[in-house]
Amino acid sequence: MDKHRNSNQEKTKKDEQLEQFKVYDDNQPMTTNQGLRVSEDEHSLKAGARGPTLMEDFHFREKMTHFDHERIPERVVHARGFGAHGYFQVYESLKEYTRAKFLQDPSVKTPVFVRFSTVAGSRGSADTVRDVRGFATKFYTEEGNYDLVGNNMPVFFVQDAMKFPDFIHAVKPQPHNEIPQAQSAHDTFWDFVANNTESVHMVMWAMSDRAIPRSFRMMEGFGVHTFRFVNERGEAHFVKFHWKPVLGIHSLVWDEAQKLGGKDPDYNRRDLWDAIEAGNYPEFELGIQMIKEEEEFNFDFDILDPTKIWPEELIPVRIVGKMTLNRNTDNFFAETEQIAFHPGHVVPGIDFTNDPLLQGRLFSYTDTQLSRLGGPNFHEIPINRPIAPVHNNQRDGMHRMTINPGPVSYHKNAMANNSPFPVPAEQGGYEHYTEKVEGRKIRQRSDSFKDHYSQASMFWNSMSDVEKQHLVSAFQFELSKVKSKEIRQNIVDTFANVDGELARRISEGIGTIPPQKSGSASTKTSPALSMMNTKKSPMTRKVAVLAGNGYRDEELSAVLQQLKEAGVIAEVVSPKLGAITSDAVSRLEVQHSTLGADSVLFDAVLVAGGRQSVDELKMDPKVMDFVKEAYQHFKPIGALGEGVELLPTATAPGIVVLQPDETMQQFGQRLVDSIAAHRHWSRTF
Ligand code: HDE
Repeated sequence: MDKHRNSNQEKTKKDEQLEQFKVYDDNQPMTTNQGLRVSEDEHSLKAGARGPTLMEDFHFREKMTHFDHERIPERVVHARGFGAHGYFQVYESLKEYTRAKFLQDPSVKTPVFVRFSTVAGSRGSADTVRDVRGFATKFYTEEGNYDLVGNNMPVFFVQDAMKFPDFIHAVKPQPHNEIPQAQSAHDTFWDFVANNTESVHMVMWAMSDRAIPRSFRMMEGFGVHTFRFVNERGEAHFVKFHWKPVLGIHSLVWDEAQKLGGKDPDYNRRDLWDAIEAGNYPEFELGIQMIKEEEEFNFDFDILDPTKIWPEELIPVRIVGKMTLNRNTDNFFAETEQIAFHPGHVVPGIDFTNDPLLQGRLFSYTDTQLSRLGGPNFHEIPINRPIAPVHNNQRDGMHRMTINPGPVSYHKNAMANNSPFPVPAEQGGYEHYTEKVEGRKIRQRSDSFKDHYSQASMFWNSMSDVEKQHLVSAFQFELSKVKSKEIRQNIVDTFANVDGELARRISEGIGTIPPQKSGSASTKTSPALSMMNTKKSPMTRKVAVLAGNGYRDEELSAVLQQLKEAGVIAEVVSPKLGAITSDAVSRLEVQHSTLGADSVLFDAVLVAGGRQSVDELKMDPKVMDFVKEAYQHFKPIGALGEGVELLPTATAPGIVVLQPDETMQQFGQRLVDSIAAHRHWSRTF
């Protein structure tokens, strides 16, 4: 039995498997790694109390040696990540399209482990940097592990895996001085983009608000590549995978993201951890887009090109199942750090295409684990073990844990009745899709991959005015850090191929000549690309309740109750920690003092009423900054009674002030609606 956490939850097969490896130290005598009980653990063995330490001290040597080797190489990309356990369930059988069993039975709960990540930063970098987010899911299916190793953006920077090391070298800190950390705002990244225009579409996504998600729980996931579904009759469909967050897609604003880098570098991981601990389990629906084999060439883009999306209006996303994350890790290193994903971990019914980026990934992921996890047996690490049985003739190697008895370790054999033996597809054997291929050996890119601008332009055309402004500001921020004027100019000229207005607006303020070119590479739009069209929900939003002693209890209690019912999390912020007393007998525990809390840590603010409370808050200069900053970040702000005095204005979008003629119920509802809207962009300063 798991003694520590979530023990009332239904255990998956994966949970049971992991349980066997857990060691609980509660109420146990301390031992060495050899099981020898130790009598003392604070002093090394010395020749006299002031004398030298002795070689004989095996306990000291063991403890220190283990410590010296605690770190393993961080991932070469996606080094900073955070993971959680959960399960996936399909809504209806997809048997018609795929033989994958976990996509056929709605009653089956497939255990999953998800790791979210940033790409460029080191393990200790901040969560809220402008970057792509990794969204990697391992499904522990009865037929073996299936890994959907995706990102929160549906396209990629390069079209051929051959270019991946170059791209990553350009975006990572510059090699001569290892600056800057976790930022694309530097010369080499933008030099790469200007000289490798296949990146242009992805750069549009990376400069958009998608690159600064409010929460891992509020971002989409994409498999990026085109994969294949294959059914029992051997018939195939091209397929793209999507994860759609049930809470909708929401982002931070750039100023907030930068401040959070200092105020709470763990902002996104803390958010995920807290949500799961509180029972607010993150949910993502699985969506699929499918194209019939015979329709492969019906589009004005190549469906194998990973720098292209399949517009949702053209090829609808069908929602087929849901993933729920309901358990935090027991040990970050054992689970999140040691998990090894690989796009080549597939199950029967899921197959590949010739996307040259995907093909290269199929090599890279196993290869990289050899140095990161120290040898070929990383599949035996508990988090990586499938729940399906493993039988083959692979033997030995660093850190081998399995004990394979007997003399036979080869196929075919008679000594062990030819076991283990391969099985045909009907018995679950993986058979590759028999795609016909022919061609000359050639180092070349298909001509059908050459349009680098149309979909970048479609992305721009699909943005709302606010999103367009954020995009332009992001370009300007990044380019203002680029020292070479030539690179800045090259970028302006390159993006003029996407859209003349975009390039002209970027050019303003970065010391470049405005582009000659006007017009757009495409007039198309895809409404699904705009985050403005996403779901709006107050659920799990965090509200800072600013209150001091003498707050008016009757009003505040009523609103807090209503917020709770709407799934909003309210936390009291006051000049000092401890408890505050109301105008009646009640008290409130203060969760944050203004010394440690800032408005960037909250989604919204509510100022309590009460003369004494408001006067007390006014004495604290941090309180005024708190409300002002929330206002500047377009956040919902509510005020009760005298609380209105702390607001920069009482009448602006998203500001909810208790009116004399309204009931508390009406006020509460207006506040909840304002919180659900997430940000109030039409606010002016
Ligand atoms: Fe990765 N990528 N990648 N990548 N990737 C890795 O594998 C690579 C690409 C993605 O949480 C590495 O185990 C190549 C696209 C995620 O552990 C490495 C290419 C997409 C993660 C690697 C790509 C991704 C990785 C580093 C170009 C979205 C983190 C550590 C052909 C579909 C997984 C590791 C985790 C990690 C190689 C491009 C997603 C080096 C060669 C496109 C989410 O193997």
